[in-house]
Amino acid sequence: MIYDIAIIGAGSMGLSAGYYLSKAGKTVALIDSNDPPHTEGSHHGETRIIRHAYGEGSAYVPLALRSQELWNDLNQTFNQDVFHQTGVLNIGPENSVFLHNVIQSARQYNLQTEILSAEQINNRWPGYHLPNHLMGVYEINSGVLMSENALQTYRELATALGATIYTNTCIHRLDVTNQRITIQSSSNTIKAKQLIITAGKGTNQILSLLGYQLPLFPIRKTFSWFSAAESIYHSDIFPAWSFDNGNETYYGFPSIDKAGIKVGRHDGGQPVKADETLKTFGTYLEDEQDVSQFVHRYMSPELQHRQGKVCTYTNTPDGDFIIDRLPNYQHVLVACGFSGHGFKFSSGVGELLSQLAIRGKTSLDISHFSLDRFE
Ligand code: PYC
Repeated sequence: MIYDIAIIGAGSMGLSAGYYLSKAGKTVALIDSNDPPHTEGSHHGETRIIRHAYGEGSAYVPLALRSQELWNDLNQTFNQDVFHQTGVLNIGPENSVFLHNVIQSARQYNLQTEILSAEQINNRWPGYHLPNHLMGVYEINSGVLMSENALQTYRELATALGATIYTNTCIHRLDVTNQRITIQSSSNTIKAKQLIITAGKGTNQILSLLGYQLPLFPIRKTFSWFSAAESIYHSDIFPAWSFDNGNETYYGFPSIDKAGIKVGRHDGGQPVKADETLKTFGTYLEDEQDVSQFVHRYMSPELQHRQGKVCTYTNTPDGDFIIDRLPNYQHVLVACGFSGHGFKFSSGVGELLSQLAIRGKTSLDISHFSLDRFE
């Protein structure tokens, strides 16, 4: 059989693309070196934030809004537990570029936000103890995505529509001609007319089979859960949040299903090789220390560290995504370098990859993510 589209990497972006392509009637092969959802990529740890007013720049807003519609659709049409509308509070000092971008993008796209002083935040959500030089922008329509539920849902929907998923399958050889993609693993030869590469930190290993390398930098990251009073931090009454003071960036989640609050540091981390086994949580002093100091200073000294986990970001030099066709291979699409802020967009990215593969164009402007910015 020759598939319409093969997708290498069945993580958040790949499974979503697999679903939207299958929904459009295309035959799809999804190939993954693991068995998603799993804990080796960038989608585990239960939760991810979705924000629409966007600190990383307004170029992301249309994709965030479309992604939100698609997440809502998973919740409503398929009755899945994927999105919780907790609201998101973006915190920082008045001169924060991140907050400036949040406010500017909210104005540009008419997004419902509230600008709050530290005092207003502390009164409204007693789980914060912010000093007066900080402020916040609260966006009520955004919130939390249940990341592993989302992947499982896309996997089930795609396979129910006929997509084939090759799990625990490592690729040894990739032949791309104008007519055909041939993917060779130890146990299968998979043929397709088009190829999408969404292999996260493993993207350059796949691209090396075609003689390509992209500026991708895998980073070991950690996140932690803290025991927290449900009466203060439950997701019905406490928002997800981001914090950016120009030097350090943190993010966090309310307690969902009594898990406690989850907190991580977004900047920093340790560079790793794509195939390296990540050092376990606690290997570095800062794994626990950074987040503990943060929550004790800005939330409550009583919060107690419960557990931590490790994951990977695949960063680009500018923190912006790569979504493009591979030069010289117009039937090969690559989506990677999500730089630790991509999950929220995976529904929208999957849809736009399917549009690019089927129609050759997408309804959203993706020029911000093109490869030629690195030339
Ligand atoms: O993009 O909001 C975000 C985020 C939270 C944790 C990592 N990225």
